[in-house]
Amino acid sequence: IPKPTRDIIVTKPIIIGKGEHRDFEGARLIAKGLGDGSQREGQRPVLALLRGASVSNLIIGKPGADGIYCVGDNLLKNVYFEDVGEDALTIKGGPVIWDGGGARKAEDKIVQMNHKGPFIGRNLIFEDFGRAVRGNGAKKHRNTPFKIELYHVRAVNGGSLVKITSKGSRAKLDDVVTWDVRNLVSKSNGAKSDQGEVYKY
Ligand code: DGU
Ligand code: CA
Ligand code: CA
Ligand code: CA
Repeated sequence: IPKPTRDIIVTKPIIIGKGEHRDFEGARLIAKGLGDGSQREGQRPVLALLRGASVSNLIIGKPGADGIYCVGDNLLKNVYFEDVGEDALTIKGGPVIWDGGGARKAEDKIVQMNHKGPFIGRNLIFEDFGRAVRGNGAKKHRNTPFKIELYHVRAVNGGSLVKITSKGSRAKLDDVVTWDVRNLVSKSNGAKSDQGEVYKY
C-alpha cells in the first residue's frame, strides 16, 4: 500500500456522478461517522460510484465502514483498502473493473456481489481475508449467475479467493498465485470455474 499523499476526512459518502472521473492523487479517505468497520450491517459507504463513474489513485483508510459502492460501468484504478470494514467493494450493477491496488484485513468479505456483474479484477493483491470475492449467498440470489474474472491476482492468508453458491455462477481465473489461502474457488449449487495458470501454495 503506497504512503498516502494526504488524508481526507469523509463525514458523508462521496458520490462520483454519472460518467465522472475523479483522480484522488494518492489521498487516503478516512470515514468518520459512517460506520465502525466491524461486521455490523447497515454502515454507509465512503465512496459511491454512479453509472459510468470512475476513480483512481486512492486509499480507503481505517475504519473502512461499508467501503465503495458501484452501480455499474465503473472503473477503479489503483484503489487500496488498508483495513477493510464490513466489506470493501459492493457490486450493485455491472460491469465493474478494479485494476490495480488491493485490500487487507477483511474479517469476512472484500468484494460483495449483490448483482450478477460481471466483476473483473486485475493486478490486485489481497491479504488477510475471509472471502475475497463473494457472490451473495442470500436466498433471493439463489438463481443469480454471478460472473467473476480475476487476472494477475496475488492473495495471501485467506479462506476462499472466490465463493459462489448460486446456479449459473462462473469464475474465470488466470495468472493467480495464492499463499495460505484455504480454497481457490468455493462453489456449490452448480456454480463453475475455469482456471488458467493458477498456483496455490
Ligand atoms: O447473505 O449477508 O449484501 O453487505 C448475504 C449477505 C449480504 C450482505 C449485504 C452487503 O446480504 O453482505 O452488501
Ligand atoms: Ca455484508
Ligand atoms: Ca478490517
Ligand atoms: Ca456491506
